[in-house]
Amino acid sequence: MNFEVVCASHNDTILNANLARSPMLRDGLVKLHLERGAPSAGVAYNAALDATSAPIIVFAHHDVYFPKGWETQLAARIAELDAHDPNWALFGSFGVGLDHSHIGPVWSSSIGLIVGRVPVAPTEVQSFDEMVIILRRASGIRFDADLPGWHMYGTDIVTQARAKGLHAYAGALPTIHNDRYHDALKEDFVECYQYMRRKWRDRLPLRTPIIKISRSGLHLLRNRWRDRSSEEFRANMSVGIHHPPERLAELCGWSELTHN
Ligand SMILES: [Mn+2]
Repeated sequence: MNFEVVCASHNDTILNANLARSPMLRDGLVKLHLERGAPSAGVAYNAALDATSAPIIVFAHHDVYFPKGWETQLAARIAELDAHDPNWALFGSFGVGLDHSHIGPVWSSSIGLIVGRVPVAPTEVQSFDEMVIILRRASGIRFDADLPGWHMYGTDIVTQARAKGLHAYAGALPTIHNDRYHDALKEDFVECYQYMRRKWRDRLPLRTPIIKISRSGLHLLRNRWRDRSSEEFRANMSVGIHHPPERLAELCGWSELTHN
């Protein structure tokens, strides 16, 4: 299968400790294209789309690790997807289903859990966790360069696809997200939330993996209050980001992914 990995990274230490250590990238099985210094994810990812040519692009965070053999799982999932919906636009490791269920499975260091249902077939989603977003170039879908900063682009691009009658799916792609503990939602998050609320007012509510984007916007206040009141509990769930990703993959039983 012909695909490339794209990453917008501002930190070589995190990149080299995680994504760049993924066997398929380290061993040169798959190309890694890096974007640096962009003002937003949308700008970075559109630049990467223009700079690459593979028919399938895997956009990944620098704190993501693809266990050995991940590419065989991706090939299997894409084959299932092609059979189910040859016009598919997007695929991902973690997303929020149309019924609000969380579709995985992925490891998240920030909460010390394997999260997400394990779907036995491609399952349609309304948003992705931005850790991994897989785009079929022929769909013609691009990121929104006007969406500010680094949040909610996984919800925006799915909603763009759906507005054009195309579909986004999540499925079983076991992946490590070695993400740090998340502080309470800050101003840059609020800016994205308000942008999405205005842009998609006719398609609300939309559920991202961490918040409901509603017409009233009350969910923003509710989440911020909830996050502050549970700060200590959430901080204790995090395992930190110092564990080697190979070790995390091993603990999850994902040392060697194969497809028969
Ligand atoms: Mn991340």
